[in-house]
This record gives sequence, structure tokens and C-alpha cells, in this order.
Amino acid sequence: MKHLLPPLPYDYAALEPHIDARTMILHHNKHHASYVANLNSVLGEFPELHERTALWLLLNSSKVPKEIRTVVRNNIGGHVNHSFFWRNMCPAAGGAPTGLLVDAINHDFGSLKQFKTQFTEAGAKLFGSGWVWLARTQPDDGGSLQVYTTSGHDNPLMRGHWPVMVNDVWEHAYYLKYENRRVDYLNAWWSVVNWEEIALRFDRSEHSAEQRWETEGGHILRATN
Ligand code: MN3
Repeated sequence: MKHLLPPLPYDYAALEPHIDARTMILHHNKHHASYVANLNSVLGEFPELHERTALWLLLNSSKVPKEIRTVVRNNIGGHVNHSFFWRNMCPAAGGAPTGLLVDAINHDFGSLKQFKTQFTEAGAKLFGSGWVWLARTQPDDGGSLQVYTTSGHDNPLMRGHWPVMVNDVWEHAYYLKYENRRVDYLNAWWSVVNWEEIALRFDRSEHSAEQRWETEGGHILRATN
């Protein structure tokens, strides 16, 4: 089974003017596509890994042969994170979250406004390339919401947290339009946030681990032969 580049759930120009079509084309069709291509290429000679899912590869780095471990880790993270990121945005979006997520945000951050400020500041402060997350800790660890950044393509799943929301703060996500003004990108990005999807992800954090994995894995596409 080969890993596949998932199609964007909207047109490349759909997030204009906040995220321009040229950035989206390069980001999806070149950057994300190259993580998938690199992954399939490096896994080619390791048949024992051919049936492993993307999430397994992300979380079982120590079981991947040493000679390809770093390459697999970098590319699988790129693939998983971007697969999540595209669904995390949509056209005609923005506004405010609904449902249980609102209560949790108010409880853990004080207000939506304070949460957004914290998320934007974390993204702005990240040194180098990485991602900014809203993640939920395990229920037996309090189940609280946290904002933090990861470098490279690391993911909250790697520390046992459930990723609820994410923004890409690698330069390739914004440089063509915003150049070095990362904060402008971070602020504009709120206009394309798909709160409906994020609220669903938060609801899913209440599901059993098994159900969560199944839904999450179902979004990360693979060829059947
Ligand atoms: Mn990216």
C-alpha cells in the first residue's frame, strides 16, 4: 500500500485573499506531495513497513530501521500534519466556535479572545520551522486544552495529546504573500479557520482511543494496491 496525497477539500483559490492560490498550489501540490513521494520512496525497500499506517509510522519511530528513521520521521510528520491542516481551514469561514469546545476554551483560557491571542503569540514566537497547536491532554491527565508549538513536523500525538487545531508556521505557508510578516499571516489566518471541523475534533477527543484512531486514520489516505 502506498501513501497518497489527499485532495484539497476546496479549490486552490478558495482561501483568497487570506491565503493566495499560488501559495496553496505550491504548499499542497509540491511541499505536501514531496513528503508523500519521499515516504513511498524510502519505504520501498522495507516491505515489512508497507502495510503500516501513517499514524503507526509517526508513533513508532523506534521500530523503524535506523538507516531510514530520520527520513521517515520527517516525512511522515509532514504528511500527517498537512492532511490535518487542510481540513482545519475552509472558505467563508472564521467567526467563532460552537458547542462543547466553547465551554472548554472559556474554562482553560478565560475567553475566545484570550485563546486566540495565546495561539497567535505562540506561533509568532516559534523559532524556525514548525507548527502551532491547540491540543488536549489525556482525560486521566486532566483533559485540559493547551496551546504550544512543535518544531519540524512533530505532532501532539507523539506526546500522548489529542490535536484539536493547528496552523502551519513554516515559511512556505505564508512567505509568497506575507514575506517575513509572519504575524500578519497568523492574524489573517483566523478568517479561514474551519470551526465546525475543529469542534468535531474536540468532540472526538471524548471518544474511546480506538474510535479516535479509526476516524483520524481514515483521513490519511492510502492506495489499496
Ligand atoms: Mn507546510
